[in-house]
Amino acid sequence: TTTTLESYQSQLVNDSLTAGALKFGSFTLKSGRVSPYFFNAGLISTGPLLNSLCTAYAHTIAKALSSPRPRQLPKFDVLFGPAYKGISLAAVTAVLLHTQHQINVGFAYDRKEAKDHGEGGRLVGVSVAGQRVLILDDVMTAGTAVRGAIEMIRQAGGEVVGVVLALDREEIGQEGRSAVKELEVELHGEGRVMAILRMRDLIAWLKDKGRHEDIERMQEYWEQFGVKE
Ligand code: OMP
Repeated sequence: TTTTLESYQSQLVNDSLTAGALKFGSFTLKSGRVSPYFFNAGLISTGPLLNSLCTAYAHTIAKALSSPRPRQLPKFDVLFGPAYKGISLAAVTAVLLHTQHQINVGFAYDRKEAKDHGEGGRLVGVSVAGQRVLILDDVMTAGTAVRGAIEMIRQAGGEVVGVVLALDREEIGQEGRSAVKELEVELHGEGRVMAILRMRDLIAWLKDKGRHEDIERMQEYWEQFGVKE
């Protein structure tokens, strides 16, 4: 797997390392897997950092929408950011889609605690009922978090047409196949799970910097949990 990084991708890797949002070391994941790297989107938390991450999301979405391939990302009505980290990222990206790409969509998110007074319900923002929804999330490993968001939107009558991630870790999912492939079956089309960065991009970046020990550990992890398709 060789790949060259676009400038907005290497910019994001550099910014994330500086902010401490991307770390190489040893980390236990939600899935229990022990990973040689971790991306914490919660540390993308200054104006300039949010601007560069969300510019990259907006760019990825605009590129996917203009792709001529059939069954790629169709037009959508609502950008949905799952709580908590997805909320601010989706809000900023909705603004940038408008100002940088003339793509005008609604914005919605969920609250983690159900509310029984006031407006009630778990979803906030524009209604997703009868709407085509694009989910924006930070990281996908086995796909559990994203599946939770899909379930919530479907229960509210929305149709999930795609998912855009900051980082696709390119790992095996819940059924032992690629987490991305499993989701794309769910979403009725190839190319519907998009990411600014994939694990292979991080390996390419490390190769470029000659960080041999990190590369070795990344490749070992890939052998264990990476997609082999
Ligand atoms: P899955 O639900 O297994 O796809 O894991 C994705 C979630 O794990 C993300 O939404 C994060 O909450 C968390 N996570 C990270 O934030 N960064 C990582 O590098 C890895 C994980 C993780 O635990 O897998």
